[in-house]
Amino acid sequence: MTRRQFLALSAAIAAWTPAVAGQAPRIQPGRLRARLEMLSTFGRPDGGTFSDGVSRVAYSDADVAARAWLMDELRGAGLAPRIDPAGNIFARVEGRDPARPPIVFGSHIDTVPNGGNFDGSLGTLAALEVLESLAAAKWTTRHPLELVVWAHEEGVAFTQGLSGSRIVAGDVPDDVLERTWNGMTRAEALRRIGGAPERLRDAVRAPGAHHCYLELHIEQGGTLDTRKVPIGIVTGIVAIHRHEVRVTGMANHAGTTPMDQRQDALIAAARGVLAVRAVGAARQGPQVATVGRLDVVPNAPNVIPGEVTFTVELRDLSEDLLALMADEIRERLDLIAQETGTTMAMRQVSRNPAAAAAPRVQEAIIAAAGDEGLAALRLPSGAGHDAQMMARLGPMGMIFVPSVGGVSHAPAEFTSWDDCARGAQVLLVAVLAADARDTMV
Ligand code: HGY
Ligand code: MN
Ligand code: MN
Repeated sequence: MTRRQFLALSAAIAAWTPAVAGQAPRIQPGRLRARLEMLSTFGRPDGGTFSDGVSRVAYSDADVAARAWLMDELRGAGLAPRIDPAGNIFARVEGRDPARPPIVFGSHIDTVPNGGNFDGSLGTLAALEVLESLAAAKWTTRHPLELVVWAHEEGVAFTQGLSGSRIVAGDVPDDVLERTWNGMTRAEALRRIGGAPERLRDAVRAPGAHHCYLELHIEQGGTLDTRKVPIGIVTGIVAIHRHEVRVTGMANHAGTTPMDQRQDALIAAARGVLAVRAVGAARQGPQVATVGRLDVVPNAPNVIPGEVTFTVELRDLSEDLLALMADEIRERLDLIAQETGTTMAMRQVSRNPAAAAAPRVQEAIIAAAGDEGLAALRLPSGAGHDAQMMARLGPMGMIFVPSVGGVSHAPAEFTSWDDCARGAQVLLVAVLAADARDTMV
């Protein structure tokens, strides 16, 4: 950062600080921890403990039960939560000036299978902490405040993520309700969580619908933990392009088919997986390429696989690079198909655009961290977040706290209780800093 940039940033921060310096209400770390520990019990393995993580996949029994518990917690905090047609939970607190657009903040509580106890859960329960702490301090903001619990953030169900926020941002494909997964249509899944598929488009919000959107989240990477910095200010969220590769060979008897007469779909797929990794690692930079799911048909020990389907997930801040990587993978798959006597068809199944965090929201977070006497570091997010959908409607920003060892999407995911509390307090002060501004654009 040049001296000129530093002075400009310092001036910007100074413009923020008086609004809330040292007078902001305090969140209650013990209450936040107790709720995180309670939430972690929904989807915990039988006989497990906190350290065994959680499986709370969207629309599962565990997700439905956790949402019911959370609705009770919101009501117990004096809020009146409602569920929008997309299944998102909102709890609104009126401000002094109802004409102003709301400051929206929250996260998600669905998880990946065998996931961690903090991904999404921290940002959701910290948002509740903020509302409860402001209410206890009888602090009424100018802007309305809206806590949000996004439905179906993880890209596990229906092979698509950011699904509740995607609808609010206006991305509602025509066939969205007919898609099936785990034996249910999306319409049936939405009803399970209190959504209203017949009114799905009523959940859509217009650009300018919020003053700003803020999300506290664990980093899910190792930068803050390695650098021992307690607060991260997200500069941008990567684009995520997801593809599906269908490999078709010829199922045949595993005992009577000579090795040189096979059209083995799994051999072709295995070489395809290595090709994805080769393309992802072929250039310097933060781009990543992952094969996370692979299905074999008929998946029997004595049958040469006739068909294999696998996912290809590409991430980077540049969507042009992701398109180039997809083309490079396709070229390699075409060659593998010829050499193995199979066909390999790759099609894109979802696209999350990259999103930049708004400079003024970043400044509010930096000022909040400074007000709390905490070091902060700017960094991009390699994980996808609902915030990248909210960026389509107005200014957004994210606060990161360290993930121990950079581990996430696994039971070992852990953020220290002190870091959880620090993050929640910075969220509260950032909300107040944003409230002091007439615009965040
Ligand atoms: O997959 C992700 O990046 C996020 O954790 N949903
Ligand atoms: Mn996640
Ligand atoms: Mn998450």
